[in-house]
Amino acid sequence: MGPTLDLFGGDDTPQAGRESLGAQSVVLRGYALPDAAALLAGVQIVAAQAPFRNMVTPGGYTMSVALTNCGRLGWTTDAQGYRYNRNDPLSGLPWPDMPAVFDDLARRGAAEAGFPGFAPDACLVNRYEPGSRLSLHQDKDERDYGSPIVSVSLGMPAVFLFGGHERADKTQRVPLFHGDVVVWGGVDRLRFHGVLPLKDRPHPLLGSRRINITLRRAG
Ligand code: MD3
Ligand code: FE
Repeated sequence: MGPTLDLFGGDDTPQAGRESLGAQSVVLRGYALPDAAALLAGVQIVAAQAPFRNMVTPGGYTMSVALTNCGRLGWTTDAQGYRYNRNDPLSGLPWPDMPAVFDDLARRGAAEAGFPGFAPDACLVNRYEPGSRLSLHQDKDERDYGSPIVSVSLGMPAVFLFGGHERADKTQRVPLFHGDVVVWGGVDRLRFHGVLPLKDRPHPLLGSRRINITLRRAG
């Protein structure tokens, strides 16, 4: 075959629905769409046992994003700091089981992005309303930075900010839509990131809400 006629695409041909964000982070556009209904049913089951709540940061601010968790470990914040816990501080009970569809999607998504063998033990579920935002931060509370983080976006779109390794580094703006899955790992694992204040663009399934599920190896 000649060098200029490549009807079938080589390794340099971007796959449909796959956008590289960094050397080891990728957006899989619409990857979760076939599982969206099952994922939302899972969120409802989790939230029935461990309700969404607005936690307080160590700096004394109440988060505009409400959260809950499932799986062996759950992320929490209070005046004492950020940490992973076995139990929900509201009820004292263990966090709800991780729905199988969460675990399955995370393993497949991670493998798809070049991280085979990912086994999440923590799942943070964030709920956004119009105006909710997440200021620029690093995810540093997990024991093992060697594992990737898999994130699933559902409901209203958001503008995700993806920065560098210093807070002051330039950020790229990445729109995230219902059904998008993003996998972050390796050299990109500790990059600063955040979410701009959510606009009110009601979604057919979720109305004026956005749900983000992150699956992690925290322990
Ligand atoms: C990039 N959540 O919960 S998920 C978080 O949409 C968080 O709710 C956002 O940041 C949300 O901590 C974004 C995407 C995400 C998660 C972890 C990352 C991006 C990341 C770790 C390193 C770099
Ligand atoms: Fe984060």
